[in-house]
Amino acid sequence: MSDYQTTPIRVERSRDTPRQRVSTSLDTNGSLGIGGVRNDWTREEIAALFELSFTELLFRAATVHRAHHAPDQVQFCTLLSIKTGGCPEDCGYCSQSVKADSGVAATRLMDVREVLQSAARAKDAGSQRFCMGAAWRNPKDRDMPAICAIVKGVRAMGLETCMTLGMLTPRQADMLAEAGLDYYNHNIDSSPEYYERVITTRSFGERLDTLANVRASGINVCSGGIVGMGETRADRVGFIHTLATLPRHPESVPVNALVPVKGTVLGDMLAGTPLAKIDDIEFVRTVAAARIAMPLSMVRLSAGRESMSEATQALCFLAGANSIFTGDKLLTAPNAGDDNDAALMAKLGLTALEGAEPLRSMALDETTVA
Ligand code: SAM
Ligand code: DTB
Ligand code: SF4
Repeated sequence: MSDYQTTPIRVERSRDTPRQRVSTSLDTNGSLGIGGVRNDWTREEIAALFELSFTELLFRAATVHRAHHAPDQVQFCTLLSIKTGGCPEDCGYCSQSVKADSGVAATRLMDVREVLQSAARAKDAGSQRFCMGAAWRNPKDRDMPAICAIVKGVRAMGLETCMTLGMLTPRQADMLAEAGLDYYNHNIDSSPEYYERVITTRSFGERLDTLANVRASGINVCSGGIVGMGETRADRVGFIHTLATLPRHPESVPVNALVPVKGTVLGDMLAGTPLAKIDDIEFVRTVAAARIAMPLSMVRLSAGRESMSEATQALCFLAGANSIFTGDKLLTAPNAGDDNDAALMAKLGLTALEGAEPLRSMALDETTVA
């Protein structure tokens, strides 16, 4: 039995959902992209956001946020590891790499039925999206029928589906699209420069290729990264800049705080150093910069909430984060837990997301117009 979620998260749904607005004006001095969103950010502009006073940065981020999103609503997603551990990649942060001595046992791909049972529990607990992760470099073609059956089954339960399975070929992306997959998560993780110091078995360019394959298939893109891996602020700038200059911004941008796991390269390297934990204010600044640079995207406050104070999480929501993972467990690492989250949501007066996400409504509009 899966132990990832036992207590339903009780959140009030707001009765009066504010309309979501999409700006069509130039945000600053850049060229228009989709819905007034800029894809021509320079690194200098992103760096300048980080350099603002914290109060000014938060004010700007909150202003952008409320122009496009309901500022009192948060999306709830649930994660399930459908294939854990034994991954051949060498991502320095990851407990599931064969290179890590983390004690995470390798499993086979879960049965479709078992996954659906977990999804049903997530739905009962109030989750809106079911995200499934596999510790693979890439799915094998022989895995695809089971994966597609999982997507169809979870979707039939009325949950949105997201998968993160590693690199995808164009054909695999098309197969997932045909199965009805709503989102594919594939993170760029950091700046192009710092990425190479964290992962050597697949290149930054290969990550971008998979994102392009996912985009071309029509599946919504979820891509973000990790803050607190010992990178510099310039790397955090490069990370946001890469995402914000993609031809189309990711619909979801997960911002993870490194969960330092003993036995991983980064967990061991940073332990006991001043870099062992990202500074809370710098983390919030990163969330704010992501919100301003990608106004319509859902910004997900992802891994690391378990050890984050309520006040820091509240600042992240103020800075434009509007999605979280619920439950007691992420893939292998602990998560905040439903009781804590229900208490936090009540304390902050935040409710479950209602209505469509801005970028997805726009995609529907574009289809209608075309
Ligand atoms: N194997 C697939 C892949 O790498 O694309 C999917 C699973 S992988 C665990 C998904 C993402 O989780 C990674 O890209 C990374 O950004 C994030 N992640 C993994 N371990 C983490 C950790 N210890 N702390 C924070 N984020 C982590
Ligand atoms: C993402 O950016 N964060 C999630 C999801 N995408 C798949 C994963 C976080 C993993 C945290 C470490 C773990 O649970 O092992
Ligand atoms: Fe494998 Fe994904 Fe972990 Fe990298 S992040 S080691 S690809 S499971």
